[in-house]
Amino acid sequence: MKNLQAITKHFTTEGTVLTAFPYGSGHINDTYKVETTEPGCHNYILQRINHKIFKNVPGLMDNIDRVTRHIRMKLENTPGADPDRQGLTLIPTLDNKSFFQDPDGNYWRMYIFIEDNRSYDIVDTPEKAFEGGRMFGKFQSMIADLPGDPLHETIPDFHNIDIRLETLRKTIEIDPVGRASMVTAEVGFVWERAEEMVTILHLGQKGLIPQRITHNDTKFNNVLLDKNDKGLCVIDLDTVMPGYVHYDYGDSIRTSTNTGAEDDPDLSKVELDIRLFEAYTKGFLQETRSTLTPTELEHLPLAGKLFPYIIGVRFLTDYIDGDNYFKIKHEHHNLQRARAQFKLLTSMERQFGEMEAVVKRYRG
Ligand code: ADP
Ligand code: GN1
Ligand code: MG
Repeated sequence: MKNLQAITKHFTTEGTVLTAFPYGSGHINDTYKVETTEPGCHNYILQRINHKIFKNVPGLMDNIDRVTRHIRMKLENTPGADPDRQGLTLIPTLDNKSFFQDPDGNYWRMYIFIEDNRSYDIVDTPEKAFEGGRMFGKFQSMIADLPGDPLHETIPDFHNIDIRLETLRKTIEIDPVGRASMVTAEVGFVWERAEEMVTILHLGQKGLIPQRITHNDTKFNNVLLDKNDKGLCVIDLDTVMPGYVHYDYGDSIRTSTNTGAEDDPDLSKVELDIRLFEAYTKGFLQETRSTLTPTELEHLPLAGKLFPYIIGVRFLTDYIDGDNYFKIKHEHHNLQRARAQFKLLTSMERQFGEMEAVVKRYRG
């Protein structure tokens, strides 16, 4: 707490810091809520950026600075909008930088804390799923005209499934902690589907679908809803960079349509709820439909299947590797996560015809 308080002193915050405590359920950064005493002053989010994973933090912060300013400019020109709540606001350091580096080499940033928000790890109503779809769709259209150079690629080849599969293969070969023989069923599940799952990447590589600016981490808890469960703000901008529309649509389908938890130990709870799929798709396409090409639209249902697959592959790889990437809460957590993702994919495979029919209905 004392340390955290010392870190906040490097930023141009208003008010007196009362407390700072761990906050949220992200798997990557260390996030704290900072509360101030004065009623009129903002509270803040303080984050230690995971620089083992994000190797170019100045580049990443340059992306976030540009994207948040662009969105603020749009909100300021929208009658009735509230730029401090509908967009993330970075708090500059005393020397007017977007991040502070401490003597140990850790990188820190601060945002205004968006009050009265709701964030959900599991979505339970079509209304919430619709709001998530609308918000991520709108986010993509708001940043489509970002001026200037292309954004930095904060994690190179982040959703490149060819490379993710190659990393899995190599990790099995090295088998650093002797776990490979325990997961042969899961590994077999992965190879059986590999050919289908490279489709979107290969269409992109051939130039048959366009590169856009995408969020790339559209987990449902990365959109904040307000106290009436209406869309408020898209957060977690570390991976905003060039990508395909399928990456944003797919990762949020993975997290907004699952009736169980991302890491549910009870696989019978993990199913795709087609009503949630329909609502999310309706919201997302309402905001993006007019800009998407026929080939992009045609491959949206496959994007739904791609994300439990690709994230499942990453959880499985991390398990075999000895848990070096995702934060874990117990010994076999990454395996439990991978199994839940593969169960979700199986449920999607069973309902794929219905998923295609839904996309057809809303693509116009
Ligand atoms: P991670 O990359 O580790 O997921 P996030 O940026 O998503 O980190 O932050 C973790 C959690 O902190 C979010 O899920 C959300 O609950 C909360 N959070 C992040 N930024 C804000 C903000 N500006 N206002 C309110 N809550 C926030
Ligand atoms: C991580 O940062 P967070 O917790 O929102 C990960 C995503 C995964 C997700 C799985 C930079 O997201 O790619 O889909 O965990 N982010 C990064 O829950 O690797
Ligand atoms: Mg997050």
